[in-house]
Amino acid sequence: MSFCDSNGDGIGDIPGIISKLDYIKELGVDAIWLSPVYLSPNEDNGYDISDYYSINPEYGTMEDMDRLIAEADKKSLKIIMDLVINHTSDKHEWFQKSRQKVEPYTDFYVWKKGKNGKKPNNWGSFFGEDCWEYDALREEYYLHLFAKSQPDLNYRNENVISAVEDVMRFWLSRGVAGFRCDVINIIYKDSYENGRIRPALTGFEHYISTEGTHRILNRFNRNVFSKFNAFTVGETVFVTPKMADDLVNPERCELDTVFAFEHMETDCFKIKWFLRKFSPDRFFSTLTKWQNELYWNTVYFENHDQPRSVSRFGNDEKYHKRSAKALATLLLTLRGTAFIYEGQEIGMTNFDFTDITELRDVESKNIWALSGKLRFPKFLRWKMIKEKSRDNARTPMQWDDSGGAGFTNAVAWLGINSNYKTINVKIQESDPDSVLSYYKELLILRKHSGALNSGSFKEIYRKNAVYAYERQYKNERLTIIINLSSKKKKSPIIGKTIISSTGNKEISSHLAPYEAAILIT
Ligand code: TEU
Ligand code: CA
Repeated sequence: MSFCDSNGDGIGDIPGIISKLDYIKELGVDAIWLSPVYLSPNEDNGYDISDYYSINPEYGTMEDMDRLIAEADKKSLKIIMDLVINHTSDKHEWFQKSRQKVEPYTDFYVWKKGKNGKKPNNWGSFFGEDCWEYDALREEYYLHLFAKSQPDLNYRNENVISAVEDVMRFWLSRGVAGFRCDVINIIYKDSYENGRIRPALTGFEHYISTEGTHRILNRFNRNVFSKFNAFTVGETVFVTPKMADDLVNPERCELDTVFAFEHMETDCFKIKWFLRKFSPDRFFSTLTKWQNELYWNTVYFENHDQPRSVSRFGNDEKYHKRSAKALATLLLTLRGTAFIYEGQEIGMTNFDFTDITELRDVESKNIWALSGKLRFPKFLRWKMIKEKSRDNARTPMQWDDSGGAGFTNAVAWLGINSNYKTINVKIQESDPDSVLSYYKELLILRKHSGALNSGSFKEIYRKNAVYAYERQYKNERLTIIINLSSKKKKSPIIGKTIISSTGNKEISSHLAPYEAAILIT
């Protein structure tokens, strides 16, 4: 956890979050999504849960969690928990009992005999390893679509489904408002046949958004979500707008919203490691497609898995402030529920690590090893990791310019970006022209605007890194324009600005580099 360390062990924690609730409230958001805080050996940053009913002592206690929920509630902030149910940690009691065939856990996971001394099928894992691990005790292989310490649960087993429902009820009864459901569109595997060979993730056609998954989500909704009026956002990998629509269509009663990935694939060929140059036009056309095809979207440019947006889609040097503001304008004026990742609101940049040993992420370590084994050229391996490591966004929050960046007074669990002296909350809070102040202003505007909140979306221009669209609700119509490049561009529209990344009060014939604005036209 990288938000705030309250007890000087270098690790962010729940009391740390409580101490910053005023900051979060003043930013102007309505809810906080916590990455997993459950008991976990933390081999994948808490996404490997060993007990769904307790809090990781590194992060605090159950009392701290209750206090967080209560204190947040006093400020009308909701708490959304991460629900990681595709897999557990291999340290989870369910798995340990499953290995030993103790009932009712025998079939809690996906166990298979090998085929003629080989793995059960040819599928690949998300983290660049094989996805079958042999267990010498049970003398069978188990499936793990992520790290080998993350065995997949078996959703053909009724007992698994009801055990997970119990977990959800437990937390909703404690007062959390809902869940961000980790890789929720892959929980039910249609078959365990070999997959079509691909450069990565062979086998995925057997588990992406299957009918079985829809059935289970509908059941979760009827049995649990609807009973607690819970909000759900599913993290859904490789979804098309049609698949996403099937998950969020209110008539089907499954999820409220989903995180799609297609706009995050505009600087790669489908798989993040197959790099290609970021194309603003591809980014914009993907956004338009999703805005048009899905009746309600989530909008996000960052999270704990993605590099920092200002480094990736903007310019984190010469136009740091302006491009961070331009991206903020886009984020908060598209139609949908917007998510801001800690530090994005001050324009935090990618981690400036200079050696692979500075990284903690299991995925980065695996890919580094794999690309070495495959004899990728050194420069390419480094470029891949440098651009795409998840640790880019996991460095500690930069609160001030003191030793531990105000995050900790000890050595932080992951390196602090050396730009914390110039990019931090303290400086930006007292500067009306800062990225942080801009986020706050935009969030206020958004709160008071029907057009931004729920108005229609209409693209009006997209070419050469310039994008413009209209949002309209009743007789309120706003036009948003953005130049996502470091070049001056001819503007397709003119008008007075309500807010702009450059501070310009008017857009006339041209757009400055990274100029973005909301206009009344
Ligand atoms: O991520 C799922 C997911 O698809 C990622 O593995 C994604 O492909 C990867 O991060 C790209 O680098 C979720 C969580 O957000 C992630 O942190 C977990 O590691 C993963 O599930 C396993 O639980
Ligand atoms: Ca701590």
